[in-house]
Amino acid sequence: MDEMNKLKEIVSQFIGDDMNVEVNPLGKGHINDSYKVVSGDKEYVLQRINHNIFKNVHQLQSNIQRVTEHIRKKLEEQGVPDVDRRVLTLVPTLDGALYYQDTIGDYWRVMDFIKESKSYDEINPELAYRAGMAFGDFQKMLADLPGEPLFETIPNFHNMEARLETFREAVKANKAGRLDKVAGLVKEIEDRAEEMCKAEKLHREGKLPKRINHCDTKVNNVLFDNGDQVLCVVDLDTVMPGYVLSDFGDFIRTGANTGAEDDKNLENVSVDLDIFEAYAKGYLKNAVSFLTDVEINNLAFGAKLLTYMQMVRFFTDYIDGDTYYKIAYPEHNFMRTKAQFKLLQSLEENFEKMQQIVKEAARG
Ligand code: GN1
Ligand code: MG
Repeated sequence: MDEMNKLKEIVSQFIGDDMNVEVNPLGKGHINDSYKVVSGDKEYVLQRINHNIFKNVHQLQSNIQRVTEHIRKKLEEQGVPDVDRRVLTLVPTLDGALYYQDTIGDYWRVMDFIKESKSYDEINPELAYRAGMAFGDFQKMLADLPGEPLFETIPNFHNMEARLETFREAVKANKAGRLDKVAGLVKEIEDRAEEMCKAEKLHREGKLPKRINHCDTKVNNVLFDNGDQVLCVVDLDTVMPGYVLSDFGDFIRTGANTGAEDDKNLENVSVDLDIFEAYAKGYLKNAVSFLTDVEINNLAFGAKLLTYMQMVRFFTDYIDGDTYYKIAYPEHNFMRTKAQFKLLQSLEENFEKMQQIVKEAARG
């Protein structure tokens, strides 16, 4: 069966047979494969779940279902209009399951496509302000999720100590034989290692709580409507307990970068403080009521941490021989590593200013 027929056959498990169904590639994720499905006047997103990375698909899908149902209920209670565009909706298989496993063992899921929506890789301060409010609201809505804690769909996902351990193992093993030319960057990582493990330390001392976080607050995971108002946040694979500084930091890493995550021209890469300020204001407007002083005082640190963490993750994958992230060319992970390092240096240079901005934003 050719690829397209295979995709159609998978779609039919969720929506039944449709001879005229259209399936086309969608988006730029580094992990899962996404497709847009059009069947009559209905539109869906089909995804092949990367099962190497998400080991327990049942837990993954169960988290997403609990999170989306909880948010939907809140929105309905608040009388928010157009709820179907304000939260993701999973489409079960015809048998009522939250995912489908095909004959070669791949896992698939379907969601409703959010109509008339768009995302940005580059935004302006006004949109950053709105995105900040949206992620603040997201954390707030999930604060009272009833029942058991969510599963950690990727154990130790934003745990810097664990990430460094994996990095050091990769350096030791030097599987792809790439270490010689990158020794300078290994030193840059080690020089900052202690500072960057501060959050785990604070948590162990009981000074930094975990809350339900999105854990992939990339700028393009916020959907806007045609009038540039936020519809909802998407990509809920990694929603799990974590430090709020992580979610704050990952948005700054992606949304407040004047260049691209993998920019080949490092001159393009630096922090845009106007976007930083706008996001901080929007986020804190909705989140200041439930955050502790320690959490607020560490938001700017979160921007450095998540950039450093992403540098470590891309670098680890490069040293390992590119087994985790999709790459578009052989040195892609190395380019990503260097671009994240450039952003980290810019964040370090501007750190005092960022601290000041957060302080002022918290005062309202
Ligand atoms: C991955 O697939 P995507 O682009 O949503 C990754 C994030 C990284 C991001 C870097 C499960 O997200 O943690 O920050 O790439 N997701 C996973 O761009 O590892
Ligand atoms: Mg993601």
